[in-house]
Parts: sequence; structure tokens; C-alpha cells
Amino acid sequence: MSDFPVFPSGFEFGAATSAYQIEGATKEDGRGPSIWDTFSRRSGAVSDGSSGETACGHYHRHREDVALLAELGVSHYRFSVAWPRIQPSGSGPVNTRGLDFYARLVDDLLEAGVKPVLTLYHWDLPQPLEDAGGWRSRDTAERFAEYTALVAARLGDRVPRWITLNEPWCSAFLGYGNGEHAPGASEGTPALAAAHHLLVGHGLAMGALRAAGVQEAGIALNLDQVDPATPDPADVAAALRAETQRNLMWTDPLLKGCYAAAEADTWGELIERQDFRRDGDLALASAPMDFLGLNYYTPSTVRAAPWREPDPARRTAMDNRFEGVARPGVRHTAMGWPVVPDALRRLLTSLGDRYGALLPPLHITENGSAEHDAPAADGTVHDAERIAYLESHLRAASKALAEGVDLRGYTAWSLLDNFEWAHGYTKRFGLVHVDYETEARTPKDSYHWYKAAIAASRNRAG
Ligand code: IFM
Repeated sequence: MSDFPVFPSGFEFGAATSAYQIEGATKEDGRGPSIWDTFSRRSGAVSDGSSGETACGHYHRHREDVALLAELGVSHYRFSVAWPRIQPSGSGPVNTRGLDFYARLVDDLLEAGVKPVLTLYHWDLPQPLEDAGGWRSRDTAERFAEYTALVAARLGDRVPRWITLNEPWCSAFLGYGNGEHAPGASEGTPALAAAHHLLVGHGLAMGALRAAGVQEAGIALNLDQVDPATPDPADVAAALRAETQRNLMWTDPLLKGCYAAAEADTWGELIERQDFRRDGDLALASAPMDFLGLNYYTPSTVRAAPWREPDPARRTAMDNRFEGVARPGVRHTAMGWPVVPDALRRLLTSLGDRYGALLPPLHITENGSAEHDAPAADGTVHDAERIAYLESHLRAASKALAEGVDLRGYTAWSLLDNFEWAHGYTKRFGLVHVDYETEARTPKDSYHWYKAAIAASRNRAG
């Protein structure tokens, strides 16, 4: 008998991608420009100077990719809709040709027996909305709800699970805090306003999804398992600031309807200007969700640090008096991320400890690793490190279940090698290798391993 991690019957296994990372065809069928089209043209923004202009060519090869999913045996496929395909200028009537593409994808998935899980926003904001202020502006949250209603009106009857935002921490803090992601801004209070408007946008979108009668709706957060480097109170306080920025400023409004208790200590004077917050926002943000999605890759260990910029007028929202410390003695992936599977178990159990009955069922909506894999002479791709990563994290998830966590599913990132944002095509996360010259897809050893693990779990569950 195989030694795959054990899961209860009904546990869901899936694979994920996002629109800008795989689709290409950025100028086809009326799609408008997104902030990533603009940002990737900026010199030095993407390490290999690339963009998502062609990516994996999924826009034209989606049938082949659906066939790969069916063969893999996943219960669900998590993909995202590109807002600039649906509303090229970020508002106004629907671009039917854009929405038709996703309708075809959903139909093909359903026909193949794979449940579509749709993310509405995976970072590709229409550029005209950024030109009007982007997520710094409340208007973007309102436009997001209108866009959500358009997509839900067409696909709400066939897509059972909806995710409003993917990793709003990245949108707010990499987008407007340190400028590593589009739109590439490094700001203080405006980045905090962006975070707030993402929460408001999520709440408004939840309302639009409920109005459309969708079955399940929630959000995907990249929560961090943060540990202090030492028991020194200064490091413990630094860990709380890190947790506030990474986790609590999202989970407290979403699950408890309150702002994070340590926000003043985390942001100092930056959070004193709160004119972007309005009465009723917390009620919106805390609209009940059917699940909470968790994207997990690696944990953080932090210690206290001084303000990098003493003048609050010039400080960015990422300057929170903590810094990461190295974690020696464990393997690091090609991203340089320490591999610590037990941190996933701890993160899952700690959510229940903190939020109790307020916590909805959990889904791991992303987990995976970038490795230095390359095809062998015969074309096969032997990615033993990725298999070890997936197996150890599935085991950690299985342990969390045994400890009482209400975890319903696991989604591997990613089905395909793809455009890894500021790293361009230099980092490969796929279960399937993509030759970017020919767009040929080659399932790696990890694809075959995951397929066998899913089948073993189903057979055991009967
Ligand atoms: O590729 C990304 C994805 O778009 C969001 N979550 C993390 C992944 C790996 O960095």
C-alpha cells in the first residue's frame, strides 16, 4: 500500500493559476490594459524584462489545459478572471468577447468533471482605474463590486465557488508599499488606504455575489506564520507588528469586524490619518463568508529593527520596525524560501485558536514550490524537490485535520509554469513544465505524483 498522506472522504484536491500569469493574448478580443502591462514595461521592474503578453498562451490553449486537469484527477480548478477583459476601461458595459472566453472555460471544466473555482481579482487592475487613483481610491472598491456583478450575472449559475480577492496584502503592500509589484508605488498612508479599500471592495463584492445567489463565496489570504527570533520582549513586539501587517489587519476586520489592536504601534503616525475609513466599512468587510482561503508557502522569523525612515512624512507603510532573519538548517526553494511544513500546521491550528466559532471552514487555496527543474534529454522533468515539498505540506495539512481543523481542500500552485510577477519567467512553480518558445506542456514527475496521491486518497476514502 502506498504511503500517501491521508484525508477524509470529500476532501478536495485542486490546482490553481491566475489570468495574467498564464493567458497571454493581452491585446485580443477587446481586452484593455492592466497595471501589470504598464508596470512590466518599466525598466528593471521584472527581473528578465518580460511581461505576461504571451505567457503560456492559455487563452488559445485552454482546452489542452483543461485536459491536463482532467487527467490529473483534480476535483477543482482555481483560475482568475482578468477584469480588463470584462471591462477594458474598468467600468461601464461588459465586453462580451472577454466574458465569452471564461464562459467557454467554465463549460469545458464542467464537461470534464472539474469544478470551477473563480477568483475575481488576482492583481490585474484595469490601468484606467489606476490612473484615477487605483486602490488608494474608494471608487475602485465600488467599481470592483460592479465588475463582480457582471461576472456573476453570467457565470453565477455554473461556478459554485467564488473568491473575491487573491492576497490583498500583496496588492496593498507590494503594489503601494514597497513598489515590487504593479503599480510600483512606495507610499505611506495611501498604501494603508489601499488595504482598507481592498477590504471594502471585498465586502461590496460579497454583497454582489450574494445578490447573484452564488453557492459559496470567500477570500484568499496569504497569511504568515510569524515567529520572534528570540523571546526578548522587543522581538516579541516586532513579531506582533509583523503579524499585524501580514495577518491581523485582514483577518480582524474580515472575521471580527474590528481593526487590528496593534495597528497604532505598527504604523505610528501613518495610521493617524484615517479619513479613508467610514462608518459601516467594518460591517461591510465582515460580511459572513462560506470559507477562508489560505495561500501558504513559507513562514517568517523576525526581530526588532529601528524605523528605516525616521521622518513619517517620507516613511512607507512597509516600514514597521521589524526585519526577517534567516532560517538556517532547512532547505530553501528556488525563491529562497525556507521549507517548513509544520508552520502550515501551526498556522491552520492557530486560526481556530484565535477566532473560534467566527472562523469559517478553511481551504488551502495555494501551496507549492519553485524549483530549479529542467527537462532531461528525453524531455521528462524530474522534480523530486517539488514532490517532497508537496508531500510534506499535505502531511502537515492532514495533521491539522487530525487536530480538529475544519480544512476542506488543498489546491496546488500551480498547474503550469508561468509568469512569476517581478521574477518574470525565471521561477517555475508548475506541476506541468511549459516551454515558453513552443508553449509545449510536459507534465513533470510531481504531476504524476500528485495524480497518484489524489487517486490513493479517493480509493482509501472509498
Ligand atoms: O505566483 C504567485 C501567485 O500569483 C500568488 N501567490 C504566490 C504565488 C507564488 O509566488
